[in-house]
Amino acid sequence: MKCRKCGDTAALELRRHNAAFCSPHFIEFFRKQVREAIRQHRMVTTEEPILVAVSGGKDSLALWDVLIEEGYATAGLYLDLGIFDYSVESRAKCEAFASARGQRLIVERVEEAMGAPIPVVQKVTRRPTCSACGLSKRYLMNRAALAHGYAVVATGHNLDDEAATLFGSVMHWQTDALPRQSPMLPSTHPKLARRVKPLYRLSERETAAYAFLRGIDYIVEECPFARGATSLAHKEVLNRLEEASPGAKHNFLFGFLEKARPAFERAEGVTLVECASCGQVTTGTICAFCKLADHVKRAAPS
Ligand code: Q46
Ligand code: ZN
Ligand code: ZN
Repeated sequence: MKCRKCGDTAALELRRHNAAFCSPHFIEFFRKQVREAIRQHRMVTTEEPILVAVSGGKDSLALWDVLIEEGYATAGLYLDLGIFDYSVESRAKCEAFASARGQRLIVERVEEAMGAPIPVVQKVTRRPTCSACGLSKRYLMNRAALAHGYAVVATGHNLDDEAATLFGSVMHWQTDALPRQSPMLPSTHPKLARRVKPLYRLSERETAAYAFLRGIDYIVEECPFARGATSLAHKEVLNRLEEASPGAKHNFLFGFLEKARPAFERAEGVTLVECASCGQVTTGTICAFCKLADHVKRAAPS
């Protein structure tokens, strides 16, 4: 197999693009996809500093690497979920990455904000772990962006993640979730940061290859709570489709974004107000994070 660009031996074949690339040209291809995502959805301007949410995994560190290389001013945000060794190791990967590149890493601890780490939150509430965790992450990301003066937060969601989320929402016809499925969620309130996903055009395999070729040291283990999550089953189904028909995931996600998503957008926007307890945006009086934190404090007094 030869590189499409230079004819050298290819390092990676991309079946859905019907192409193969050598290492330097794959890196170039990868960055071009990120540039294209940013341009098409007007994710950030070149002057805007970006807060990059990093988990220590391949996707978020690959994203941070590209944004630094593309010349953006960035800082990393690591959310310490308090999930046993997984959190200790993933934080160490983020710290090593940041210090090797002279970047700032902001760390927020769920335990400090919520009163307990995620495994305890799971025990005292009846919520599925990932739902309480996801809620906490979204809340802390926005809070950190506001506190440190960032108008935009970037996350490492890739094509596989986005296609799997879409598949899950469609399987259950969660019509409320469909309009929020987007590579760019604009700010709809002065206290709400814009959220962007510059890797949404790139597959998990491609982000892994990029991280490997760039010598990024990332945590390979998944969060222990990810096992058995339905999102993994959805990814498996999509992987089988992709195997049989390269480009299936891309067509599913991009077809939705281009043709179907507008149909689910509600004419009357949701009115956001400030939470009476913490001042962050919410649709009710007290935000979901404060309610959960209150529940945790009552159930597990320290
Ligand atoms: S960190 Fe949190 Fe994930 Fe672990 S508990 Fe679930 S949501 S799986 S990306
Ligand atoms: Zn080449
Ligand atoms: Zn609140």
